[in-house]
Amino acid sequence: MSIPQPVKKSVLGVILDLDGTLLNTDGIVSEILKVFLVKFGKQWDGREADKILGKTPFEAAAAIVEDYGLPCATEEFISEITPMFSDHRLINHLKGHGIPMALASNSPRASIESKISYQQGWKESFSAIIGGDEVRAGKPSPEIFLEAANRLKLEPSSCLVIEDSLPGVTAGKAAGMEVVAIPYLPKQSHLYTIADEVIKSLLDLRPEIWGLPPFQDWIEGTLPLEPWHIGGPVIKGFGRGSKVLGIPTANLSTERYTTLLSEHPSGVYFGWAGLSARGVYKMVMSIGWNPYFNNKEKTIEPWLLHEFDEDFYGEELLLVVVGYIRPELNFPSLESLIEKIHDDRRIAEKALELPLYSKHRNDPYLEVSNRGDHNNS
Ligand code: ADP
Ligand code: RBF
Ligand code: MG
Repeated sequence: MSIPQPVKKSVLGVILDLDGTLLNTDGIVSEILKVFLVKFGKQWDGREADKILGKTPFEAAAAIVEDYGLPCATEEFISEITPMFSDHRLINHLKGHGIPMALASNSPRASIESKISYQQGWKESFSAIIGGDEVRAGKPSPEIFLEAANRLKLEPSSCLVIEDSLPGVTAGKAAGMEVVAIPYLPKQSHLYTIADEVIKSLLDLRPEIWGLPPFQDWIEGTLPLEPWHIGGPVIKGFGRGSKVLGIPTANLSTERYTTLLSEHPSGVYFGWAGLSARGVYKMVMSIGWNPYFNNKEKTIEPWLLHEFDEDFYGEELLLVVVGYIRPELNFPSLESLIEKIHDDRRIAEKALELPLYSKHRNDPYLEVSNRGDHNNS
């Protein structure tokens, strides 16, 4: 991840799409929400899932506040949870460096304003906000982006567009801008070839490629994350003999984590792993489709960085994920895949010694007393 990349083109401003790019608006029914309810001493029991489906975020939040009898107003609840679904990192970074930013979305202006009103400091961060109702034609027409450039007082060729949708990418290119695409469905990269760069998630954005200041939050090849928690019994994987390769992975069932998985991009993560009868260990894991093996399902595969003298199928495994290393990749050979996984291991092993990460070894989630009860709530 730290390989220097040549500057493709220097831009002066950034134009962002909202839904799907900056906001994960489908994510209201989510692991994050579950974690949040714990703050109020409540447990997510999944009964809201279908009630929430198809509702606006506001309606969904209102339903949750009412059903769980939360001691707060719907607005308060929304403003507490929405930052968890959004990408503040990019906004804060660009804003901190005085890079002009615009929001350009096909949604009506009022709807954009309402959504971002829950994100502290966002409205002031954008020099321009343009809704679909402020132009004659929305994306894929370039009009919305040309209007954004105009309001930023920049030439279209000096603007970088970040988009998740195909119409958005088309619009950006038609406007004569540089375009980074983040396809919202995996395995769709091939449809986005007109983009100047296709990345898997905002975690992989390299502003320096566009002549913008680099993110400063990478530490020793890792990106610190707000910790997230998953756990469950160790299940049988595909039996591809990864153990034989010296890389056993204690697979977790993805069933109860579908939303969490849709919110966290595929890739290599690391953190701490607890096994109730054994202890807490460093771990590095792959979440994703394993392109090398062309899997049809996403898997969660932590490799515990410890020598065990026996298997532990069926045992309860708890994970605190604290950082990100790289996107999931395809490899020309099994040897190169294995070599890369060993690089990941070295990076994780070393990084987990940093106080920033080592402190999470004491996460209460990993404590014996908590095991087996609320990890799957
Ligand atoms: P599978 O395809 O069933 O996941 P693997 O070859 O990946 O098989 O082996 C994983 C199993 O090996 C785990 O479920 C666990 O019981 C055992 N194991 C032994 N050592 C480790 C380790 N260091 N990390 C993860 N799993 C390990
Ligand atoms: N599989 C891939 O196809 N691409 C990857 O980039 C990739 N990275 C991995 C990183 C780590 C740390 C681990 C433990 C596994 C990774 N794998 C990757 C998954 C690997 O294909 C899988 O664990 C074994 O093949 C067993 O199913
Ligand atoms: Mg495995």
